[in-house]
Amino acid sequence: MTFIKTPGWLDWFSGPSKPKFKLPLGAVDAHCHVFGPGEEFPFAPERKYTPCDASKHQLYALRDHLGFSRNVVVQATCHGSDNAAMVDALVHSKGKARGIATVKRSISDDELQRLHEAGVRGVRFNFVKRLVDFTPKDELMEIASRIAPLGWHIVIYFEAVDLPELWDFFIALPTTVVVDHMGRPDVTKPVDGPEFQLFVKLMQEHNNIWSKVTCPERLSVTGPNALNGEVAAYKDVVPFAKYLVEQFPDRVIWGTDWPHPNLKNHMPDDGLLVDWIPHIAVTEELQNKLLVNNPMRLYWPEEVK
Ligand code: 0GY
Repeated sequence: MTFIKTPGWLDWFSGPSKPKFKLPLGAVDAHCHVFGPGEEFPFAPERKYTPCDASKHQLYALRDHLGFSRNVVVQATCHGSDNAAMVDALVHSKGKARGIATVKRSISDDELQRLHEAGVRGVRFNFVKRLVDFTPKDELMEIASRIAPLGWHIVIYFEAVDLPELWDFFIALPTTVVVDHMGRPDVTKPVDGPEFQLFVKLMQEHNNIWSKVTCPERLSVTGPNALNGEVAAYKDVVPFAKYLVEQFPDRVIWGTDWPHPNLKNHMPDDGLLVDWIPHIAVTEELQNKLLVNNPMRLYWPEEVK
């Protein structure tokens, strides 16, 4: 089937720069996606956008170019609950990729087991209204209780303004919970202001809650240009990510978010995104936790001594 991508959609950046920051050995890109290719893995009828193609081969070429060892491939909403493209990426990764699926309550135990064998280690609950239709909380809680015995965790994606309303549901989840993109703070507001501090409180009070300190390109207002070469690209996002890395060094992970769905103004150079990391994790110890130890504990626990 041929798909025409949503007007205004930017393709991912081809020819990314080679990062100056040398990633630690065994670094994990813990948030990225594959899109189709649509001819092989059609996009879901209920999708809210039609992306460009972004194949497993292109993802793994980027992994090698940037210096990552492994990927965590997160099911994107354009594929709905058909996890075929993501699973195909996992099974062709030679064990170097694990995945996060989207499932419905109708999924059978056998199918959950097949996903596990392919390398899936969690499910994603998405509350971003522009991306998905509403799913009743009792359905999500039922899914949570079924995936918990597999040792899986739950990835949640929401906007900062919706946290108060979702709080009780989040804290009732029975597994490790990983928040996408720091709960999407409005970075024009202060780090010590009530909105971001509510998210910090969530992590302080619930030590099963982790955060991805990801997506500066999505959250930034100042953009990718470093001023006078002195400060980081996406400098307005640095204080938020650095704060979480320093407060919760054992519960943060990082990923590129390649191929960067829904960006219409600016598409990041993934090499530049990697060069952002030492601005938020300023010591070797913090970098190792963020990029190796933490994602390994979550996704490849059997390899952690
Ligand atoms: C991201 C962010 C977005 C999209 C999705 O699954 C998705 O469609 O996650 C977004 O548009 O903010 O993490 O890729």
